[in-house]
Amino acid sequence: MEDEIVRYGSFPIILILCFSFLKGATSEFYTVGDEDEWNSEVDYVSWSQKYNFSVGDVLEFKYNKGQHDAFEVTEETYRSCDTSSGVLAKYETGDDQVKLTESKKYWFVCNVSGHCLGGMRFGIDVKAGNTSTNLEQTPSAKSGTAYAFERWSLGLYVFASGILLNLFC
Ligand SMILES: *[C@@H]1O[C@H](CO)[C@@H](O)[C@H](O)[C@H]1NC(C)=O
Ligand SMILES: *[C@@H]1O[C@H](CO)[C@@H](O)[C@H](O)[C@H]1NC(C)=O
Ligand SMILES: *[C@@H]1O[C@H](CO)[C@@H](O)[C@H](O)[C@H]1NC(C)=O
Ligand SMILES: [Cu+2]
Repeated sequence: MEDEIVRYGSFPIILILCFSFLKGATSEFYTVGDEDEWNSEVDYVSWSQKYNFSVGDVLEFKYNKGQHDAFEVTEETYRSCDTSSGVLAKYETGDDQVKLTESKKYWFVCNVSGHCLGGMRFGIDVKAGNTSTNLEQTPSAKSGTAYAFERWSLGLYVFASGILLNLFC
């Protein structure tokens, strides 16, 4: 009896895990600089070229508050490092999560004296990207086989979830 409650009680958790997994597949989360985070002595241009960014992705700037900051600027300001104009947004909490909401070029600099010229700047080209998995998109345009395959994989998915349930619960 208690066993069953535990078993079925965990099903929503598995569902939540599945949905967050699906969501994760379309919306990526990037820590700027990876393990180096947002600091001096890091080449952010090469960091920015490691990934392809899409609308919906999130950049996280992590640094010691007060030692750095992160400004979104225009391309001109990115190139000159002169933030007397061309500042689009300012982030300075030390843990700034910047959601990339538009398909455009984003430019970021650190406004602490000398840091921008020292390398704390980068630009990224954010692509429109696909906002959801193909499962929900235009099912009418799909051939019968593709549709059957999706139904089949959904069945497999449910089946696999069942196995997971039995394994972990
Ligand atoms: C980014 O996209 C380009 C062109 O579509 C591709 O060649 C490259 O492998 C991708 N890079 C990553 C890290 O996904
Ligand atoms: C950016 O840095 C400069 C020079 O350190 C400073 O004078 C200016 O107030 C800063 N800009 C903002 C918007 O905080
Ligand atoms: C979105 O997905 C479609 C179909 O899979 C593909 O043709 C298109 O290039 C994708 N668009 C982007 C911006 O990745
Ligand atoms: Cu800095």
